[in-house]
Amino acid sequence: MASKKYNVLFVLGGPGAGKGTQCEKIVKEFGYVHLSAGDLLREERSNPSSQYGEIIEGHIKNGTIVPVEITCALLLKAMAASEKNKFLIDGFPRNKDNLEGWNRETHDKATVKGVLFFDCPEQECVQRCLKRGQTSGRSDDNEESLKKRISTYTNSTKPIIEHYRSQNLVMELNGAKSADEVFEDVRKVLATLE
Ligand code: UP5
Ligand code: MG
Repeated sequence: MASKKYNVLFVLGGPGAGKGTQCEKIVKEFGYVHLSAGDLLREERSNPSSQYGEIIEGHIKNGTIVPVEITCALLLKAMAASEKNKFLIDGFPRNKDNLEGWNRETHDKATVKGVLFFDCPEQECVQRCLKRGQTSGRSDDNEESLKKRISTYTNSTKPIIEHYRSQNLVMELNGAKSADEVFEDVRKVLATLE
């Protein structure tokens, strides 16, 4: 096993809370590699030679969570392919299965340095995703999928955030402000980690 462990910040928050937007800004200033679990799954789904395409699309449309074996393998592959070792893992872990699978697969490979949690009111999240849905082509940016995404977030992902909070790893940010204002706050909390 390589001696160098991956340093990881998880990035969590509801659908449309601004995880991807803030990660892009962080990458520019702080030298992390951004890995969006959702983007990796969408890419895998669209790969005609993947055996997981249908399973992944079923979960995405239903707002449910893809089995960790698939997601964690994609994340580890992307980390191994990178030359760097500071990663923002966006949108993962989303439930207990994800958390347990991650711990099982990476206990000797990665250290979780913290969790950036973008807290944003449900209505704001829904409005953002519906607006994006006018042009995004995402199969889950519609009212029906959004109800399910919100419910999965509330029932399955919030307990994971609480788990990390009990370990003092959560950095909570108000995601309802403008993207630039949120990033001002992000900058301050990340400076404490440098
Ligand atoms: N926007 C962003 N910030 C704003 C701000 N401050 N003010 C106003 N507007 C703002 O932003 C969403 C939209 O809002 C954009 O149009 C943006 O311009 C605007 P974005 O930064 O994309 O928010 P984000 O939190 O990344 O929203 P996203 O929709 O990507 O979140 P989800 O968590 O729902 O989606 P994700 O891609 O992570 O997952 C999709 C699905 O994949 C899941 O539902 C699940 O089925 C599956 N999945 C798994 O099964 N396992 C995983 O580990 C990950 C995903
Ligand atoms: Mg996203």
